[in-house]
Amino acid sequence: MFNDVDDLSDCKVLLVEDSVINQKIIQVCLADLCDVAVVESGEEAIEYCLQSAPDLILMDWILTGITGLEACKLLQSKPSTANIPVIFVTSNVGESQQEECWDAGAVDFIGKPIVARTLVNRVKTHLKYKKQADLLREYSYVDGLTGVFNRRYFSQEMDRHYRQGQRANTTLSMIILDVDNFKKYNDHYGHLKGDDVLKSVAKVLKHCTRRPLDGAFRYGGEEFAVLLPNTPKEAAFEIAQNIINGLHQLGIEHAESPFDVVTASAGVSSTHTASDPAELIKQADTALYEAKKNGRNRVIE
Ligand code: GH3
Ligand code: MG
Ligand code: MG
Ligand code: MG
Ligand code: MG
Repeated sequence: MFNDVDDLSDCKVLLVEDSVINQKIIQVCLADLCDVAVVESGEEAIEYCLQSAPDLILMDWILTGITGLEACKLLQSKPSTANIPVIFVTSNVGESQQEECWDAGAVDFIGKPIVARTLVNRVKTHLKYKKQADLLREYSYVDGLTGVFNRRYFSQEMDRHYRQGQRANTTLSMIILDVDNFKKYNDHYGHLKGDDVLKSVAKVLKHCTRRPLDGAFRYGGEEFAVLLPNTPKEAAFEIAQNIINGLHQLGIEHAESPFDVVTASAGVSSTHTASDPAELIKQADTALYEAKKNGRNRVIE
């Protein structure tokens, strides 16, 4: 049930080190603790981190090409790599070098020659911090039952995408979806089975919103929202229709529904007509209400 923050075997450390001897020493020290990938320059380190984010970087100071210090500053300046902790591994540990480490955004430094136990313990400590921070971030953004993002994150993402859409002059569309006759489902099959339905709805949502910027969120009890940046209303309508059809086709038995299976209704809106986030939500909500009124298991825009 609880994620074990002490188990670091799934963590990945990136070692940036141009000396083969030092590479070997560090790899041997960390062999039993976690995965270690090795690159030899600051440029390669940045390239690597943009592809697959490691949990921690062990950075040599003097490298060919840019220095470790410069690489650290560059990583700290990019949003996608800024939260990767960097530890310097260096023989330059005079007072001014220590100041430079902190100024570059490092979380720690380890002196050379390397003391195995110190290296292992420092890496352990920082990997644990990183793992805890990642878990906290996940728990604050993700709905525990369904695995889609939660309402808090929806509000954040709505504001962000709305502003981006205004700047880039692109259309932001949204879908609000509500499971039909869900109270009756719970009453008939029980709350746990109801929870399973919500998980299935989330799966369909994820399946139908696979572009990198699309986001699916649990908006309330049995209500979900989808944010579709850079998407005209007609395309959003089609995605909503795919979701409604996808759920219908799952064929989850619902004895109390006129459709005999679990269905949902959806409303679609876009910044073609809405002039702020609140208006966008309100228009999707109104369309959803119309979909309910017109018989459910349908999309209205
Ligand atoms: P409509 O077709 O008009 O949407 O009718 P409905 O019954 O789906 O809507 P209503 O708002 O009357 O009921 C929503 C139900 O959703 C009631 C509530 O108990 C249930 N619900 C909300 N959150 C959860 C949850 O996390 N798990 C389960 N199993 N049920 C939930
Ligand atoms: Mg070196
Ligand atoms: Mg070096
Ligand atoms: Mg509802
Ligand atoms: Mg409902």
